[in-house]
Amino acid sequence: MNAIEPSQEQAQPDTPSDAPTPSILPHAGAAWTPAHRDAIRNAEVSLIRLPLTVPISDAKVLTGRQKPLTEVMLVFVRLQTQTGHEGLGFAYTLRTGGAALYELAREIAPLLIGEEADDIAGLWDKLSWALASIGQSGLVMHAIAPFDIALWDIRARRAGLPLSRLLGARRDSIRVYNTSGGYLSTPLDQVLDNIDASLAFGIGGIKIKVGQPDLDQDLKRLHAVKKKLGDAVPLMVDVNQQWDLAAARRAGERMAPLDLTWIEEPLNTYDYAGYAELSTMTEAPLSTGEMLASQREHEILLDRCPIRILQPDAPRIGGITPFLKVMDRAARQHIGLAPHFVMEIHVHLAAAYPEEPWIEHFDWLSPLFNEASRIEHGRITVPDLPGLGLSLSEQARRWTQARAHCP
Ligand code: SMN
Ligand code: MG
Repeated sequence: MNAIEPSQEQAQPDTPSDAPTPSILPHAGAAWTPAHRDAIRNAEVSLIRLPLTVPISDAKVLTGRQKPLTEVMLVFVRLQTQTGHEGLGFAYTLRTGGAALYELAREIAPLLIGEEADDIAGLWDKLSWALASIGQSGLVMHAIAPFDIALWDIRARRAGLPLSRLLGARRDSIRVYNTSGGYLSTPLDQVLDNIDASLAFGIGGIKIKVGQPDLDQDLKRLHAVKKKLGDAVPLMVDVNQQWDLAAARRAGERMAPLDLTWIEEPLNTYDYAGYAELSTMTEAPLSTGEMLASQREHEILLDRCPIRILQPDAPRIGGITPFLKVMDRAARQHIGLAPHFVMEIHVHLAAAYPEEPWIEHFDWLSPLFNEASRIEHGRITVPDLPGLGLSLSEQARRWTQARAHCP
């Protein structure tokens, strides 16, 4: 049989098909057609060092495995098309890898020049194959992400729509919780003051870092926080992968009276079997996913473990294209969604999720952008500017360490 002709069998309407089930997200099927031809004319790649006002520590520092976090390194990509459309995207690293990410992004930038800007899926494949000899996860996905995000920004701007609307937003605001006030390097009194400030600012949930070598110390802080919050404000904890199964089970039992909204990353991110077992032992929902570094890794997690809340990070998994596939898969399993960090991007993506998601509030990146986020009554407003609705500030330019133009 000629391979390109549909077979009789395929033409039978009643024959069960192997074709993937149609996506439940409205964006699926939006494809480039040649009528849109608008080639990418140039790319700018820049490396920005964003200093934190005070060094911060989570459990990885208290267990001696990592140094305190003092800065965020970001790689921004700005793309411009022949007809003058522009898009902005970025990825980030913490502690190590910023310079390597910048070099990798610079190396692949020329591959986009002259290509059709609206062929986002095709360009994602092109970049991924160009990097495939060094892997299909991790730094490779970080390097693809800023380009992919910039291409989605262009597509939405071209349509004159906020990205959220292009993706089929189901809401114009999203529940928002704060993390940055509850680090382990912050004394308890200050954590309690930070909570007051967060709630006054309009934040709707509070996440506290735990996972100290002494569980009693975690519980002492948590009970003080719970006392302040009462039952009305959702409380989450984040272990940053520092328990083993036995420790997680013990801690889960002792934290049960606190009615936690979730326990985040209790185990190593790749301990899928551990997560599956732990989820049968703990009352509180488990969440994880921030450290997974590809769409595939998320699929393996969801295949092996009925996690209750998924926390994908678009800049870590190769951008918006794979993030939408992860979201689609999670939605089919009715898993909760709480994307990790970078609220500036995730607010657009979470807006399209069928079930009510959470957005993680961090003000760290705010100085980089001219546009401010709006938070009130426990929710963050989905921006209504075209595209991502972001432009780089003067401060971002001052913090720029390196910049390359292509061509
Ligand atoms: C976290 C880690 C690194 C950067 C931002 C946030 C953290 C979280 O694990 O989930 O908030
Ligand atoms: Mg976390």
